[in-house]
Amino acid sequence: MYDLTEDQEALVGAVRDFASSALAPHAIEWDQTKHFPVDVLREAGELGLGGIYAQEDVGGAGLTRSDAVLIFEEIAKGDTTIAAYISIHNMVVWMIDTYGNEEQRQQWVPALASMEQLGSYCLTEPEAGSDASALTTSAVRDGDEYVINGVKQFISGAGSSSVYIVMTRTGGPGPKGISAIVVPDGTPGLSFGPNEKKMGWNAQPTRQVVFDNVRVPVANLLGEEGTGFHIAMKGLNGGRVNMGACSLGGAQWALDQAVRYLKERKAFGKLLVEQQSLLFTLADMETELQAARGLLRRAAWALDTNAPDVVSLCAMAKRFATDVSFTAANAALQLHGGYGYLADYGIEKVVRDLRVHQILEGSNEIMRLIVGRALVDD
Ligand code: FAD
Ligand code: 2MC
Repeated sequence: MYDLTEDQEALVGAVRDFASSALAPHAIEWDQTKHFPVDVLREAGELGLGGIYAQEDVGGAGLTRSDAVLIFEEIAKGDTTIAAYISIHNMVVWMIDTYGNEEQRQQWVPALASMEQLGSYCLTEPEAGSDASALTTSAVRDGDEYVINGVKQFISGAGSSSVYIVMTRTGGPGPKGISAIVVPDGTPGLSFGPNEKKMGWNAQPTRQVVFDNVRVPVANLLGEEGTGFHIAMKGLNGGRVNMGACSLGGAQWALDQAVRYLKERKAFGKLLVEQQSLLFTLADMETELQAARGLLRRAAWALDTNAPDVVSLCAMAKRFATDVSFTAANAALQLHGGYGYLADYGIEKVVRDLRVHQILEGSNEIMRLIVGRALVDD
């Protein structure tokens, strides 16, 4: 499980080249100008990064979740924000590829897999975040259409995406009353709030998505009515692991910078790397990141093999990887002294970007809830 195959080595190499040439040189500028580089995302699509684990007959790369964690770690070394958006996009693509019927797969997946079109995942609402199954956005059937009303909050990619998977209420309260519906951009009644001003993740937009009597064909329903919460959660299992891998990539990059810096920077007549206490800090960072990598691969393997404890493992991996990666990135900032606080070094950006990974795709408190419940449930 821990040795990469030759194919995986080649894959990681190709993604590393893309991340270091197409993302890393621009990451700071995109953060400062709040630029969402859709042209570069299309380049990522050409490399197969738009449908990493979508099936090949609709343009997907047909890779595994174990491949995906390697890929997201590498993309994130170039730009954590772009890596995280690509993960969300892949979650959308996988949901349509897996739960869509043949017509829906052919209709939506090819343009998404190539990233000519982008996708957004719409679960959260102003009054329903962690308690996602309390959502109230409604989809009422009228002939062969659904009429959707409600507001989605914090939607990544919103305003730039072509395809929105929207978790709506078609039935009674609770998870079993929820359905997943695909809403294309341009549908009358669909509008977006302003781009939120954020601590990090500045190179991708986050907006409200507003539905005012939005009509879509019943044919846009994914799966059966009432299965939308299940579809949403299945998407998130993989999303959580990817988000952990994005954190790991950002933190690994920051650790590599810190090692280099301590080997160059002198204080009190010697190199900082000769201060044993700083070496201990590096050692703890390395140890925790290796532990996170191991747990992420374990969770990805559970996804690939549909293991019975997959939900809990994905939650554990997300919680652990996002926590230790944030701590490591923050330690890397400290090790750079005042320079770590300057934008030009890129470290403070990674710290800001990684912070939100402890909150979204299920906060780390919710991850503990999932793991804890699985422990005590019979
Ligand atoms: P709340 O649910 O109100 O929680 C507030 C605090 O209470 C948190 O610390 C939480 O952990 C804690 N808490 C809540 N319930 C419990 C409990 N039972 N036990 C212990 N602690 C608890 N959502 C989407 O659907 N699509 C997106 O693309 C998307 N992108 C996002 C991008 C950004 C930049 C951000 C910030 C958020 C995004 N989200 C998205 C929303 C994100 O998933 C939610 O913010 C997150 O799930 C938490 O919901 P909330 O903000 O409503 O917090
Ligand atoms: N995988 C598969 N099934 C799941 C699941 C998962 N991860 N989580 C829940 N389910 C199933 C569960 O098994 C149950 O099925 P059944 O009725 O057949 O037994 C059903 O869903 C309802 O689950 P619960 O009874 O646990 O529902 P509850 O409401 O108590 O709690 C909770 C659900 C808190 C785990 C869920 O609401 C949750 O994950 N909240 C966090 C929300 C979240 O992650 N939001 C992320 C938004 S996206 C984002 O942030 C982006 C950046 C894209």
